[in-house]
Amino acid sequence: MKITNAYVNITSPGRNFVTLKIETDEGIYGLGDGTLNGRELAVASYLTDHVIPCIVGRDPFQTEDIWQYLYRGPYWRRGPVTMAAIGAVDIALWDIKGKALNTPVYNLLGGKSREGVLVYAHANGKDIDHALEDVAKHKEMGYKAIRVQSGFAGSSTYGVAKGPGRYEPAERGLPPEQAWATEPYLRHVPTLFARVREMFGEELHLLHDCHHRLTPIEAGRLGKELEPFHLLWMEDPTPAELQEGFKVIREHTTTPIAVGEVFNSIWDAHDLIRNQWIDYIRTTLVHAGGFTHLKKLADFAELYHVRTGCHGATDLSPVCMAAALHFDTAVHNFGIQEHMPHSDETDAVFPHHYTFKDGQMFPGDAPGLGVDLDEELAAKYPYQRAYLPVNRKLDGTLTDW
Ligand code: CS2
Ligand code: MG
Repeated sequence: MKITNAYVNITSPGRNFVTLKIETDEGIYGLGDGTLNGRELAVASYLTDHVIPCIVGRDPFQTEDIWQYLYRGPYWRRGPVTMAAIGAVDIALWDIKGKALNTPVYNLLGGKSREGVLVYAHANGKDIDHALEDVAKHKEMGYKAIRVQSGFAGSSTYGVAKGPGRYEPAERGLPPEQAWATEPYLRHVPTLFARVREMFGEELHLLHDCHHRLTPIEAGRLGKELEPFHLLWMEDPTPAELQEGFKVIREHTTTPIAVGEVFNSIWDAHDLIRNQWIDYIRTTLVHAGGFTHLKKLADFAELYHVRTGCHGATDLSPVCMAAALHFDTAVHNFGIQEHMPHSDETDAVFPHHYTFKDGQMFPGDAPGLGVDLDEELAAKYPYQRAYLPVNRKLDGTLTDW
């Protein structure tokens, strides 16, 4: 089998998605997600201008060799744009392999390690009462694990919807600026989780995302104060370029730590994992070079009792969601999968076989990934420039968003 053609599709059914389609001489094609929120066109150009010319004519079954060719070949390694482009190619190639062998991708990754994939939903509200209502709503929908975020006085915060609709971080136009204050946040979060546990009891798995906003010692304090509420994880407590920063957090709290949605290689997590400073690795297929690389990361993490908790925000397309569910079904050290449902428009552009029932998701048994792209419909939603917000402290200093 040979790759005969490949091209990038960019569509914006509510938000932007970059999809790579790879075609073969046997009429089978594969899809890969290459979406990098706020930097979509950079990945599209990397693919179109630099990657596609090098993969036409190759055997799509040689996923390891093609991965190494795209990673080592250009000399310049890693980085989110490069790794999302490699991810798009790799995901599409596994889709082709599955279709050619007439089997779902999870069977190529070791087969089913479980029947269903535990997923967590997002509940949020402008204040604690509204957040509690949203937790109740998601519990009613069947979710067994819920991430809770809520607004509070004195600061903006991450993860709270502006209006009645769902929370969606990127905004069309230029990057909006928000104001951030750490102290009211640190006082607020333990109160929020005390109320959630009081209302919903111990059984529900609870999660919280700090979104990289704390210093290690502030995160240690928050983790310690959250211990009575038994979170499944506290996510991205501090930016992770300084991996040993997590040692400080670990020394102060037993609240489990999740990190890695912005990582793009095993090296971003190497010290975090081998020193057992984290409990969940959140790196996704699209942003970390696809199945070929993420499987190695998961296998490495398994040695250190670190479980997977793949990023699953709406800025990862249904192609990535489908791929993630195959991965989650197969890897032994799966922990949990994030599920932030896409809009109806997006679901229509990407028809798929995955389903949700009673707090779990299922990849379906279609050959390959079980997801498609309706290119005619996609063409009705042209790309729209959009950015994630930036954060400033109350005195104007730029800080992590
Ligand atoms: C978030 C993301 O889902 C999460 O845990 O941290 O929504 C993140 O803000 C976006 O993916 C950024 O593009
Ligand atoms: Mg997050």
